[in-house]
Amino acid sequence: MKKLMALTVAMLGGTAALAADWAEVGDAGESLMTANITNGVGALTGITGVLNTNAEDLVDMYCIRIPDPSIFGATTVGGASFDTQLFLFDVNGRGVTFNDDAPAGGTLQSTISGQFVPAPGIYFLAISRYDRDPVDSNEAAIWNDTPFAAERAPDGPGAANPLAEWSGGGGSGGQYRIELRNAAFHVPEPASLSLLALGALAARRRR
Ligand SMILES: [Ca+2]
Ligand SMILES: [Ca+2]
Ligand SMILES: [Ca+2]
Repeated sequence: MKKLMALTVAMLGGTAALAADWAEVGDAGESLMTANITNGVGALTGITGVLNTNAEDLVDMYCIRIPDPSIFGATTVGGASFDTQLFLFDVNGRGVTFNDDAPAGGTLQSTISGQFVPAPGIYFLAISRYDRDPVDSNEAAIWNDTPFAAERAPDGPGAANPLAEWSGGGGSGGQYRIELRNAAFHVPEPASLSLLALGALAARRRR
C-alpha cells in the first residue's frame, strides 16, 4: 500500500506541471460543429489565435472544460489590441455569459467569469470582433448590446434560444490571446483516469 501511495503522489506531481495554451488550428469556426476542440492534458492556460480583418474571420469558437465554475475566468484584457467580445455557450448552444468591455472599465477588451456557469462541464467559448453578435433562428439577439461594461447572462429577445448564427458588422480584428483561469482541455485529465485505475486496482486487491 505504501508503494501505491508513492506512485499516486508521483503521478499527481507530474500532472501538476502539465499546463499549456491552445493555439488556433486553421480558422476556428463560429458554430458548435466547427469550433476548435481543445485536445491536451491538464490545465488550459490560454488560447491564442487571430480574427483576420481581411477575411470572413469574425468569430472564433473553442470547446473547453470548466472543472470549477466558482474560480473560472477568461479575459482578452492585455491580450488583444482590438475591440473584442467574449461569449460562453453550453453544449446545446444556449447562452451562458457574455461581456463586451471589461466591467473594470477603461478598456474595449473583455472579461467573463464563472458567476453564471451552472455546473462543471464542457462549454464553448467564443471571441468576436465588435459588434458581431449571436442570434437565434429568428435572428433575435441572444444578448442585448448594452450596457457594454457589464458581464451578463442572456438578456436579449432570443435569450432562451440556442445559437443559430452570427449577425452584424465586425470592426477590425487582429491577433489575440484569451487568458484563462482554472479552465482545462476538453478531454479529461489523465491523472483522474489514473487515479480511477489505481482505485480499481486497490479494490481488486482487497477481494
Ligand atoms: Ca480565426
Ligand atoms: Ca469590446
Ligand atoms: Ca454586441
